[in-house]
Parts: sequence; C-alpha cells; structure tokens
Amino acid sequence: MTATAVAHPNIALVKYWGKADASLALPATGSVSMGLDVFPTTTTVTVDGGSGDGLEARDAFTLNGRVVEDGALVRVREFLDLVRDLAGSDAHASVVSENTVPTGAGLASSASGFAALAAAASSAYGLDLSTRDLSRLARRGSGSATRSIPGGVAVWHAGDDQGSYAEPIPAPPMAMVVVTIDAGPKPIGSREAMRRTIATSPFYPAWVTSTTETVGDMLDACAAGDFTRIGEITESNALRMHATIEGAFPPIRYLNARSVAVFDAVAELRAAGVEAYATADAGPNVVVLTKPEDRGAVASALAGFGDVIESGTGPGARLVRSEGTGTPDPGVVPDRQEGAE
Ligand code: 2P0
Repeated sequence: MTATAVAHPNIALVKYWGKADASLALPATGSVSMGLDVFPTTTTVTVDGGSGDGLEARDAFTLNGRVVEDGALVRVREFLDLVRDLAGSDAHASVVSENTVPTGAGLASSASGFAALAAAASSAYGLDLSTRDLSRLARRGSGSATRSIPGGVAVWHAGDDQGSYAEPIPAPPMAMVVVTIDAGPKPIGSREAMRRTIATSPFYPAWVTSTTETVGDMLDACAAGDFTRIGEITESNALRMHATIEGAFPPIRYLNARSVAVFDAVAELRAAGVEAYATADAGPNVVVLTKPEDRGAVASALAGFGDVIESGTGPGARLVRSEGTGTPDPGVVPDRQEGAE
C-alpha cells in the first residue's frame, strides 16, 4: 500500500483569487494556467496496515527530510481524511515529500504539493480516480493544485463540487522564465490574503466580474493560437489581481521595487521586438511568458534581476510507483474524464 507520484507547479495566466465556498474549495471564478516542467514535487504515501479509532491521528509528514509537526501537518491530515472517506478506510499513513519549489516564495509550492499528494494518496488507499476526479480531489488540498493534475495549459472551471475541476485546453507553444527575486517566506499567505481581499477590498467585486470575462477571452485566444493576445491578457490579469489585493485593508502588497523593475524590463523587451509578458503570484517573484524560441534570450536579458530558470510546458501529475495497492500499473494518471466516485 505504497504509491509515489510526481507533480509540477503551474503558473496562472488568468488568476484564481478568492473562493465562493471555502469548505468545498470552490473558486469565485475560473482560471487558466500553464504547467511548468521545473520544480517537481515527489511524494510517497504509505498506508499502514493497521486501523482503528483515532489511529489517523498518527499520520506522519516528512518534507525535504524534516519531520513536519505544524499547520502543514494539519492540512495534510485533513486532506488524508478526505481520501479515507472516499476509500472507506481509517488506516493512517506516512507521507514523505521532496519539494524543489522554493517553498513559500509565491511560486505555488502548494500546487505541486497537493497534486502529488492527491495522486499518491488516492492510489495508496486503493482508489482508481479519473483525471477529473483527481483534479477535484486536489482542489480540496489547495485551489491551484487542481490545475497541476492535468498539467499543460489547463482551465479550472468554477462551479459546484462536481463541476469544479481542471482540464487541458489546446494552446500554442509557450515557455516561461521564472525570475526568483526572493525565495524566502512571504509576509502573508495567499489563503489569508484572499480572505482579507474579499472582506475589505472595494475592488473585489470588479475583479470577479472582469476575471469571469477574461477567462472566456483567454480560452478564445488559446483556441486561436494567438500568442500575443494570450500574453497581453496574462500581464493585464496579473496586474488587476495585484491592484485588487493592494486595495485590501490593511493593504497587502506582494510586488516590491525589484518586481516592478522586472515588469519594466519585460516592457523594454517587447519594445525591442521580443514577445514577453510578465505575471506574478502571491510574492515578489516574476514569471515571464514567452515563445519557446525566445526563452534563452529572455532569460539572458533578465539574469541581472535574480535567479533565472527557464521552463517549458510541463506534464500532468503521474504515478511513478505503486505497490500492493490494487490500482493499475504505474504510469501516467489514467486519462479518463468520467468519475469513479
Ligand atoms: C493562482 N494563486 O491562480 C493564484 C494567483 C496565487 C496568486 O492559487 O487557499 O495556494 O490553497 O486554495 O492555491 C495561490 O493560492 O490557495 C494561488 P488555496 P492557493 O495560481
């Protein structure tokens, strides 16, 4: 009853910022992302043979070789409770995770983390979920993890519990350049920052209305293979999200002077004829969307701003090992769209 899965982070081209239902992790709007092929998380879940009242309290979580005993362990246990409910099990588990994302730096470490945990835990508990149901399950761990299950360019649908999942969409070839300005923990986590934005930012209703329209525009641009339009929408939507967050009280500002300098440098690249568009999540780091043939030039141009990593479009979450679980041979997560729940 052991399974290992690998998942990658994703960067939203149209952002998720705000929940319609926190208990079911339903987003207020849809969102669209590109999965990365760097910063993988590898997670092994081993289900103990024993079971019984209270044993699930003994779930253990090791991250990058260190035993975790704080709020992150609580989140992992609550997620395992969901898996146990689906599997009809009360056995506890050990979770061992190697995460290469700079944790807490606003590069969505929870996306790859909960996507890998969803894939590994569901297999270790003997579930055989479709990609759609795996995406719905990952959503309950962390919203952005929903989009790391399919990988590639994906849309995460707003909707009810059944209808809120991510699926791949056709899109032109794309690459990203991640400019890590600061890999330290961010001052306020995105979950709390979302709550404060909803409660206090006067711009939030406009964010929800405009982003709902923007998702449609982005789907049209992706279907048309219009890279320029995809880039323009991406940068605009990121700045709208940050403006909305900055409108909270007390204010929250994730971008710093160096982040803004990267946005300026990207505008200069465009003026020089290189197609590049900047985005940023809940932290100061900037990610630049570009064409695959331009990624090297963009990375060189931005090398003075921080650590620069190039990424292509990455794969979906996949099982790499599965022993004694009764699930099919390890491989790519089954690409079925109909639910097994
Ligand atoms: C996104 N972010 O679309 C947006 C843009 C950050 C900025 O999803 O509360 O860790 O676990 O659902 O997924 C980060 O938020 O939040 C995020 P929860 P999550 O990628």
